[in-house]
Amino acid sequence: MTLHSIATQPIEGQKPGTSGLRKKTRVFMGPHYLENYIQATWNGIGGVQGKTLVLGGDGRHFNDRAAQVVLRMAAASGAAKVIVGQNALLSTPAASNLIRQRNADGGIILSASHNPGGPDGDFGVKYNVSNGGPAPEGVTERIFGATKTLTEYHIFDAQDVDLGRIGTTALDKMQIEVVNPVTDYQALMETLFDFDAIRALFAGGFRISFDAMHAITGPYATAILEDTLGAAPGSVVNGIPLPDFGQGHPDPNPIWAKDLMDTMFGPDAPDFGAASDGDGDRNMIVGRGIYVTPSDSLAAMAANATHVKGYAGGLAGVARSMPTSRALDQVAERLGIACYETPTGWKFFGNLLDAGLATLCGEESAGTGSDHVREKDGLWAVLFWLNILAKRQVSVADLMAEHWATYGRNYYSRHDYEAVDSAAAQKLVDDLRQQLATLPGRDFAGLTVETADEFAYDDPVDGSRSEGQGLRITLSGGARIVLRLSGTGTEGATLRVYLERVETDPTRMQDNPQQALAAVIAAADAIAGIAERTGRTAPDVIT
Ligand code: G16
Repeated sequence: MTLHSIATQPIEGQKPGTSGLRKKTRVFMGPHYLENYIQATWNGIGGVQGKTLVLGGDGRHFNDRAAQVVLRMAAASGAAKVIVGQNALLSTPAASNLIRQRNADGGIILSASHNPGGPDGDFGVKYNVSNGGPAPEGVTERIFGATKTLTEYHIFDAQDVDLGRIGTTALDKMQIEVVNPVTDYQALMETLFDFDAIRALFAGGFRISFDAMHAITGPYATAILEDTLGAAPGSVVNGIPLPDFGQGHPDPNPIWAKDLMDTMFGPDAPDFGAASDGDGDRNMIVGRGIYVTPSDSLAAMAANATHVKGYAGGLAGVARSMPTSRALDQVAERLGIACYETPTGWKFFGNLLDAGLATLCGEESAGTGSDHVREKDGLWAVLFWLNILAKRQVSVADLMAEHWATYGRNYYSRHDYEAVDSAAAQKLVDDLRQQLATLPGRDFAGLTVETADEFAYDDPVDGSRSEGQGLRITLSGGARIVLRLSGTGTEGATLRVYLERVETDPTRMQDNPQQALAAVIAAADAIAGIAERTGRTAPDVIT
C-alpha cells in the first residue's frame, strides 16, 4: 500500500448547494473530481487526523466506487476510524443517528437525494458535522474556499476494502467498522414509537402500501414494517435498492410516486400509503382517497404529537422553512409554543434542535423530522403517523377533516419550472426583487398585495445571518406567493413558485388545491411574468 500525494488544480463550480455538492454522475466520475472535493472537505474542516467519521450512501451508481475513494483518502489523511454501513449503504437519517450514537466527528453521505441516479443521473456528496446534521453555511463556505485553492490531494493506493462483511478491518492505521445499516436506526425507532400499538393496528387488518422507490429505505421499511410490526408481506413495494432506482425518479410526490397514488385512489385502496426518497429522508403520506401535503402533514403531526410515545410530553417548539405553508403556525399558536421560520435547507434547523428550542420541524419539500436525529427522516414520519392512527383509531381522511375544521385549511401547492435558462431565471428573480417595494397596495388577479420582501434569517442561537432566502409576497385573504431558485438542481435553473391561501369557512372547503389557488396562481404570473420570461406555459412539476 503506497501513499500518494497527487498534484491537482482547483475545479470550478464545486460549491455546495442546499444540501451538499450535487452534479451529474459523469462529472463526479471525471478525473480528480471526487478526490478534489473530498480533499477540500478535509481541508475545510481542519483535517481528519485522529478523527472518527461515518460513511454511507443511498446506493446509487458510483456509490460503491466513491466509498472506496473516501476510505483511501481518510486513511491517507490520518483518520482514526471510519464506521461504514454494509456495502457502503446508509440512509441519510441512519447516518445522522450513527454520527450521534458513536460520538463521531462527522460523516460523509454519498447521495443526490431524490434526484435520479445512474450513469446519466446525478451524484452527490454531503458532509455532516458532529451533531449529525448537514454542515452549516460557515463550514460549507470553508469547504468551497478550499476547493478554490487546492494544489494536491492525498490517497492510498490499495485494494478495495471488503464492505460486504460486517466486522472490523483496517486500512493502514485507520480502523474500519462495517455495520448493519438498519440495526441502530431500528433501535432508535423503538424508543420513539409505540410498536405494540402499531403491531395491534396491523393485526386488526389495517393495510399499508409503502413505496420504497427502489431506493435506500427498502431494507429499513421491510425490517421494521413487515418483519417487526407485522404489516402483511408485500406491504413494502419496490423494496430492493437499485443503482438507477429502477430508472425511476425517487422523489416521493404525486407525480413521481404515481403508482402509489393510483393504488390509494383506486378500488380496494389500503388504509395508508407512504413513500420515501433516494436517501430516505423525505416522505409522502397518503390516506385512502386523500393526499396529505407535506405542510399539512407537519401541522397534523404537531397537533397530534402527544399521542405518540416519544413525544407524549409535548413539543418544546416547532420550526418550518419559510416557503412551507403556515398551517403549522396555527397549531403552534393553539399549543402556545414557538414556531420558527428558517430558510430552505435542513441545516438551518440544527441550532434550534441542539438548543432545545424546537422538537419538530418540517418543510414543504416532503421533509419532516425531530430532535431524534439532525436530518429529516422519511420512515420516522411514517411511523409517527402510524402511531397516531393506532392510538386515535381514525382514518387519515377523518383526521385531516377534523384538523381543517379546527385550524382552517391552508391550500398549498408548489410549481416548479425545471431546467430553465439560468440567466433568464436569475433575471426574473432580480427584476422582481427590484419591484418589491412598489407592490404593496397593487391588485393582481383580484388580490391586493399586502407585503413584499426578501427573506433573511437571523439565527436565534448563533446570531448568524443568511440573506437572499426567497422573495415573498403576501396578499389579501391570507394568500402568499414565494419565489426562489432551487439550490439542488444540476441542469440550468429550477424556479420554484410556492402558492398558499387560507380557508377558514368549512362550507367553502374544496378538494382541488389548484382550483382553490387559481387566483393566487394568476397573481404570481401577473407579478413575476413567469410564462413570458421562462417561455413555459405550465410548470414541469406541481406538488
Ligand atoms: C434538500 C434540503 C431541503 C430542501 C430541499 C429542496 O433536500 O435538505 O432542506 O428543502 O433540498 O431544496 P431546493 O428548493 O433548494 O432545491 P434533499 O432531500 O434534496 O436533501
